[in-house]
Amino acid sequence: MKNLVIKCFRLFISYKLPHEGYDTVGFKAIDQNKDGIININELEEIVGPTLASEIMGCVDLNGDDKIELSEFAHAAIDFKKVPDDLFRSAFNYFDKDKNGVISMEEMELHVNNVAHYWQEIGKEIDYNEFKKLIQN
Ligand SMILES: [Ca+2]
Ligand SMILES: [Ca+2]
Ligand SMILES: [Ca+2]
Repeated sequence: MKNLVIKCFRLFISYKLPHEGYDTVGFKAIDQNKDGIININELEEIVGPTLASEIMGCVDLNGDDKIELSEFAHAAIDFKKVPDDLFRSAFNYFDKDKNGVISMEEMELHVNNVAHYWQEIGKEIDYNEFKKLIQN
């Protein structure tokens, strides 16, 4: 998923979900020095430098150039199974002025260069649209 706005939504939801029970085998396979974090070198070993930096850009959601288990897990979450109340609380979090839609200005607080990504979305996001964006 390339759109940072949607990534940001998903990250928020994934941080709220419990992380027990996720399949950590894939993570451990990449985390060669077993420090619980995937760094760029470990990633490069597996996929090469170009793809590694692209993956880091997508998966490293807090921007510290390391992939933690929660960041890794979020890529594997089935967002279709996320309960409604979690969607609702995430939506309310982003809808700062509580007018029922998430605007580009509201997302500016979370995403750099949001205008670039907003073009793809094209309009303010209501709750149903929010769910659809995350689940698709
Ligand atoms: Ca490591
Ligand atoms: Ca990180
Ligand atoms: Ca709003």
